[in-house]
This record gives sequence, C-alpha cells and structure tokens, in this order.
Amino acid sequence: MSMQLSEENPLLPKDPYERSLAPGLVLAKIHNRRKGSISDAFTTPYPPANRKARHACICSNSKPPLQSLHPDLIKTMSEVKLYGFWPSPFSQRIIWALKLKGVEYEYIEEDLSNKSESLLKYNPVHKKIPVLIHGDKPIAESLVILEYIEETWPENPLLPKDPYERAMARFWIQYGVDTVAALGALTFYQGSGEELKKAAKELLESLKILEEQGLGDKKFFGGESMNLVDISYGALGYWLAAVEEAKGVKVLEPSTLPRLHAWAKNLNELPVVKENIPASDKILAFVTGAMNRLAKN
Ligand SMILES: N[C@@H](CCC(=O)N[C@@H](CS)C(=O)NCC(=O)O)C(=O)O
Repeated sequence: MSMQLSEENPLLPKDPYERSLAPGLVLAKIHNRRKGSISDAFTTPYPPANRKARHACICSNSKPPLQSLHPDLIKTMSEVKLYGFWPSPFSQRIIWALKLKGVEYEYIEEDLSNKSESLLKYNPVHKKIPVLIHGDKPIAESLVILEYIEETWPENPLLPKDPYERAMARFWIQYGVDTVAALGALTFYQGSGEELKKAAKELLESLKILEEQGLGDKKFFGGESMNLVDISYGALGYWLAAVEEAKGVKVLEPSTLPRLHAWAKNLNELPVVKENIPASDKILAFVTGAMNRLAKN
C-alpha cells in the first residue's frame, strides 16, 4: 500500500518557528564561506563604528492599521526585532517583507567589525545578520526568515496560494542563490580586463535565464505586485548599479536584459523599496570602500 502524503502525515513541523529550523525548508544553499560572495565585503574589517553611536530605531508601519488587528496579534508584532546592517541586501529583504505585512518591529543596526553579544548569541552558527527575533525566538538566514514572516503573518500574501505556483516561486528563489553568488563574484573580483569581462558575462548569462524563464513578460515575478521572488532579487535593483559603476562594467542594460531592466526600474519605484534602500551615493561609497579594503588584504 503506498503511503499517502496528506495533512495527516505532515513531513514538516506545524509551528512556523519549528519549520524555520527544519533542514528541508532551508531554501538557502549557503555560500557562507565561499570566496567572492557578497558577504566577503562585510567580513573584511570596516572602520569600527562608535559602539555608542549604534542606533536602535523603531520603524513604524501603517499597513494594515493596527486598530483593525486582533489585540493578540498586536502583542506578537510588538515583540519583533531585526538585527541588520544598513548596506546589506539581505537585511533589505526582511525590512521590505515586514513593511509589506504591516508588522511593527525594532531595528537594531549591527556593527559587523565588532559584533554584538546579542548577534553571536542569536546566530551562533553563521554569526551573520539578518536575524529576526520574534518574542524570544531567533531566526537566521534571510530566505528562511522570509518564509517565517509569510507563515506567521499571512495577511497581504507574498507567495501564491496554489501549491504548484508556490513551488515555482521557490524554484526561482533558489535559482537566485546562485545568481547572488555570481553577483558577489563580480563585486569582489579583483582583476580587470578579460577576467573581469568573464565574471560580468557569467552574471549576464544567469540573468538571461532568469529573465526569459522566470520573469517572462510579467511586470514583477509576483505578477502585478511584488512577491517573495521579487524581494529575494532586490539586490539586482539597487546594489548591482553600484557594482557596475565601481567596476566600470555594465550587465543590466536595456539592450542586454530589457525585461529585467524594466523590472529593476519598477521595483526601485515601489514605495517600500524607495523609502528603505540607502542612497545610491552611499551604496557606491560602501561598495568602493569594501573593494579597496579587500584589495589591500
Ligand atoms: N546567507 C545569508 C547571508 C547573510 C550575510 O552574508 N550577511 C553578511 C552581511 S550582508 C554578514 O553578516 N556578514 C558578517 C560575517 O560574515 O561575519 C542570508 O541570506 O541571510
């Protein structure tokens, strides 16, 4: 007798927090220790920020109005904290998702050159931001956090309802893990000339597949509005432009990737993106500084 996979025989825990810890749900193929990943910029010593200057600001949201929510929900929402780092595309993902859900949270800026005890306690495995704290429960890895947010606050859904469509969305999110690695390789590639061109070509090739087979003719991966796939590719919208400028190469152009270029433009115009991404000159200065520090090491 064949075993039926049904709600009676769940293969993942029911509780969203327990699910976020289940290895089968981890979408991220982690490139944590891989050279040339975006993350390398953050691991290299950065001029230490004055610890006292570390700010913890309360980010408020208005969607949906809190008054319309159940008091229990308001309570859980007030217990949300996000450890992030301002230039990080991984923290941006979480900020956008929380804001789109209308979840109130406290933002804590982490100094990655002098990590706080809290970060080391909450993410002892990778010791990286972002970390979301819900009540007393820490969740690490941006793609896992996004899934947790979607499951915990189902209003304003960011994944399709249909299981097949959801699987397709997750397929493209997973594909993006490789794309981010290609973007990281271009960002931190220290050579020039032919080899730099090669890194740019590799990124272009993976983005062409994303454009043709993932985005197609849609405005966003989510259709008319942004979903988790769009959020996961957020770095293409603002970070890549800074890398292109710093490196003097162009990858995402109307002539090479017309639909993805239009997507990036549309994404950057969304209020949740526009209002939260750092100014382009600051990102450029950060990317250039990180490249120079890496070159010296
Ligand atoms: N795979 C992780 C990557 C997170 C990541 O690379 N975070 C960087 C900042 S952008 C970090 O905390 N780096 C510090 C370190 O590597 O020590 C995710 O998606 O959350």
